[in-house]
Order: sequence, then C-alpha cells, then structure tokens
Amino acid sequence: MSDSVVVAGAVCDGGRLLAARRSAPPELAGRWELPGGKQEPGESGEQALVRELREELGVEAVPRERIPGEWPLKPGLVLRVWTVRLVSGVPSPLEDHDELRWLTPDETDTVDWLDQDRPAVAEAVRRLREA
Ligand code: DCM
Repeated sequence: MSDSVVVAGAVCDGGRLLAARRSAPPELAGRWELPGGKQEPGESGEQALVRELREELGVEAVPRERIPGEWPLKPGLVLRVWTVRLVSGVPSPLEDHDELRWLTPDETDTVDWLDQDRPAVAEAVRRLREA
C-alpha cells in the first residue's frame, strides 16, 4: 500500500515566509510548521493544499512548485511541500494554529520548526533569497 501524504505550503509573499504555530496535539503544540494537512482520497496534492489553506488560513492560494523530496512523519505517512503564492485573503489562524508569523529569510531560525519541516523550510528560504 502506498504511503498517506500530508501536504504543506511554503506560502511566500513580499519576500517573507509564513510560519504557523500548532495548537494541537499536545506533543506538537507550540512548534511551528508550514501550514497544510492530509491529502484525501481522490484529491491531487495541489488540490488538497488549496483546500487545506482555505480551511486553516481563510485564503485562496496557488501551488507553484513542489519542493523536491518527501519527509517521513511516521510509518506510512510522508510530508510533501510546495511553494505557494497567495491570491486573495489575509491569512488568519482559523484552525489548528494559534499564531501566524511572516518571517524574512534572516528571521526563519527565530521559531522552533517541526524537525520534519526543516529541510523544506531551508529550501524555501534559499529560493526566497534568490528571488
Ligand atoms: N505535519 C507536519 N508538518 C506540517 C504539517 C503537518 O509534520 N507542515 C504533521 C503533523 C501531524 C500530521 O502531519 O502529525 C497531520 O497534520 P494535521 O494534524 O495538521 O492534519
């Protein structure tokens, strides 16, 4: 059986990256992540990401490029990440998060990212610096 997938977005706007602080479960609460969630049956990764960002942040967003690679979360579950452009709306922590922050490349180390998000965050920041 193939792995289940969690999709997440490196949402970039104005040269900054959006970081979201998890409010649950207790073992992850307070850690920061790229917002996203589980891909459901019948959805593409991109479709799942658009839905998750709408639900969690109240924004319309467009996936741009997949960041190469995938990162194991637990047996049978992997994380995939896309860079994302905002189309409309101002992100607010509607679901699963209690704080959002826009970070410049130099600020990305100021929050405690989930370990599994760090490689994708590093790549997103590398691209932000080049842009
Ligand atoms: N997750 C993660 N990194 C992200 C988004 C989610 O490691 N950027 C993990 C946390 C949960 C699982 O994926 O273990 C499902 O996420 P959620 O509870 O947000 O659906």
